[in-house]
Amino acid sequence: MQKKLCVVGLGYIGLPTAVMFANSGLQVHGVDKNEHAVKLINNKQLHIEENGLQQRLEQAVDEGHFTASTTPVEADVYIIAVPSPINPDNTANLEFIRQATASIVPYVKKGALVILESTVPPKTVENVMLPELRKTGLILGEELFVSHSPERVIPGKIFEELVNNDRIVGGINPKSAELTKELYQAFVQGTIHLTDATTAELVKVMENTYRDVNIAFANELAKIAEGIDVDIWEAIKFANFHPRVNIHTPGPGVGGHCIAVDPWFLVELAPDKADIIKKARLTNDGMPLYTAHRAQKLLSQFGIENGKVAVLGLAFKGNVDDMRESPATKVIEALQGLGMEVNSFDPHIKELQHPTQTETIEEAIQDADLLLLTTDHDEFKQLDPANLKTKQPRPIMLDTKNALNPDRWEQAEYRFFKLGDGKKEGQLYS
Ligand code: SAJ
Repeated sequence: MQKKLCVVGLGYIGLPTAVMFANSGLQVHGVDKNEHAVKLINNKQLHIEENGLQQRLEQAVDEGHFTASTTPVEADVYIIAVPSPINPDNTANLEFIRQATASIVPYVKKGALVILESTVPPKTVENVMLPELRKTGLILGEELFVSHSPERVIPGKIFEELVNNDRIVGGINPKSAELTKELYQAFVQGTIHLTDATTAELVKVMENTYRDVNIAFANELAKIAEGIDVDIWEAIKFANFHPRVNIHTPGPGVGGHCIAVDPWFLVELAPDKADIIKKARLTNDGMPLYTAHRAQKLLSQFGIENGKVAVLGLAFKGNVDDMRESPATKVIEALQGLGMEVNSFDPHIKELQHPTQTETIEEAIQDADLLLLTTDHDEFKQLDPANLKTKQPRPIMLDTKNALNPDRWEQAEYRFFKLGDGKKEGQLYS
């Protein structure tokens, strides 16, 4: 008999995962407390953007394999994929995990499997989920199986990575891990590695912390390079020709709901030991202000004080519609704090979600003293500088992502600068 799945949380991870299981022939019921999202999903419409999701959702609903509502149902397997954000003091907020676990307790039957996909501080399964699941009265590990199977997919390539990435699955006992592996084999082609729940929790947080620390290193190098008039992007490219070097890319900061958040779980867990991790987080969090100062310095080289800046990009990274923890919004705040006037534009953020946002790029750049690219969307790479410059009194571009071709912009008579290049007015790339 085909297994019935109940997926709690239909966001950037829960919805694609639910749809993937449904497309693999399982009967899936999705749950979200956001009534609007549930209504849209049942009408085969999306509240988030992800390549391939629309077509897969249509298939899942049309085949009768996927339904959604605001309350859980009885199922063989429960997957929890709800947010695990941080509080203003950078401590973990596990209330959504606790509530989601509590919400399934009335429906869980003997033999069920409960899987946590959300990224959490090590020991969350043990300390937050298990106390709730004990309320079922079932013997954990014998009558009720529990595991952590953290998602590892990257927004924009979720479906490709859901299938091809290896998975780390940690059970509260070996049987829980084994049952979870059997389930994911419905679509995972990567290897599924088994361990215990706490190790899986730590592994996932370590992966994102590795990236954060390496981005902080790149950002530190960018600042050093600016001081000695070296183009850090060239320098990193050359260093990475070494077979054992893989320096990440600098930028205006680190955004999203994962990399800017998860390292704090380790800092909270071991405040007296997590030195590098904390410093890296603070380095990356300092980049929006650093970027705003670079913009200010650049403008003052042209004799402009309190200028008008057009920020290109609000999403936290290229080709996604997600503004969570976006560095761009922090750069805007920093620019405003320095007395500058700001407009912003993002082709992926459809509804106006930011007070500085304009509907068209023309509106955003009208009379701007500086264009500041904060997100490497493909649409920005296609921009025609010759056309844009007619809207500006003096065309200046600061590219914080090394996304644009300097030659094209300089040929169109833009003064072109990159974060991490230390280039001065009068110098050209070409
Ligand atoms: N960024 C840089 N420099 C880089 C790489 C990224 O400044 O070299 C910035 C991006 O612009 C963005 C932020 O970091 O603002 C995060 O972007 P990302 O593409 O590195 O990561 P996410 O948050 O989209 O996805 C990460 C992934 N983790 C790793 O690569 C280790 C993904 O596999 C995880 O599943 C995801 O976090 C998650 O959900 O935890």
